[in-house]
Amino acid sequence: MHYLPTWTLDDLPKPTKDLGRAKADVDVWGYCLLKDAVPMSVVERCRYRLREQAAAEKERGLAFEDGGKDQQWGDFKDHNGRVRPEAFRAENGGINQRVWMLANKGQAFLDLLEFDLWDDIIGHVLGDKFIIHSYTANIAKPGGMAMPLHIDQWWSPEPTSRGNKYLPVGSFTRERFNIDGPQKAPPAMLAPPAVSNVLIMLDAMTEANGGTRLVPGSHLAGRHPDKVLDAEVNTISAEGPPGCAIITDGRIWHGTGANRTDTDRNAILITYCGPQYRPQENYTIGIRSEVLSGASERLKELLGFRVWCGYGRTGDPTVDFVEPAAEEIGELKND
Ligand SMILES: O=C(O)CCC(=O)C(=O)O
Repeated sequence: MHYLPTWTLDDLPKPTKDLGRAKADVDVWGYCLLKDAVPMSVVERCRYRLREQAAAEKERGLAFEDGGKDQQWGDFKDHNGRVRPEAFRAENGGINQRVWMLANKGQAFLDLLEFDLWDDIIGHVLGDKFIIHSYTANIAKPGGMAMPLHIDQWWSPEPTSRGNKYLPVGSFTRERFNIDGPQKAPPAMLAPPAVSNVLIMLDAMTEANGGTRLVPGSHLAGRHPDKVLDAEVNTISAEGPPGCAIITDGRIWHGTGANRTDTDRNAILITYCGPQYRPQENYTIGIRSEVLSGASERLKELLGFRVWCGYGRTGDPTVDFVEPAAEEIGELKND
């Protein structure tokens, strides 16, 4: 399409261990495939723990299930603005299972965060500082539909020009991100990447089992994919062995593929964002106390506990880390 580069399969990123190659692939195509990002022993521990956790959440009626044909991702509310938690359950057609807040759900997932092989690539995309935006798993199950194409930083404001009307940032929704809908011509200016995603394959990923669909080069399109305009857009399925990671520029058009096999496709997604953005998962409230008390400085920083340029503080902007258990200054009076 007019916004997108043309390519043949030979041009596109292949699984590589070469970090320089991987960074160049992200620059040109919006993604790379990092081979052996995680050793098999860690992959196996994470897969085992994930299956155990997912089964237990399902058994207790806590599972979040999407990928059904009548489900609308992002449409968490009904027409009266009420949140509909039951919309993402198997009884309403949900097939794939999401497991949220992995940092709370076992040592295997904390150990996975110790791998910093991909930090260099995330730093290449996001710069010196970044935090975790979400840390989740997506189990694409047999029969799960392809997820609509989207970008992960849908909330990131687009460039505007002097005198142009723009959609005020507080009026963004998952369905509306600018005033005019998709631009008719490629924009001259692009918003930079604000997030970068690492998807770790716990099983071999193939086109048949729901390998992530990607639109190569779409990170430079300067707009969101549109259901009508881009209905026929060329996608590829990311494929690789267990332990391989897909690392993306947050502007790339992508989504889970349809799983046409009879086995689950287990994957973990670590999404990073710049330190100035609101993470999707609120770790400063939601992290369990036993995880926080054992956390290294690096983990605390990744979870957003390090104050950044005075932001994220609870009072004094010069402190390094916030302490959720600290007693804050309240109402005071001199006698
Ligand atoms: O699981 C995948 O293949 C991709 C998931 C995805 O695109 C998302 O959760 O935004």
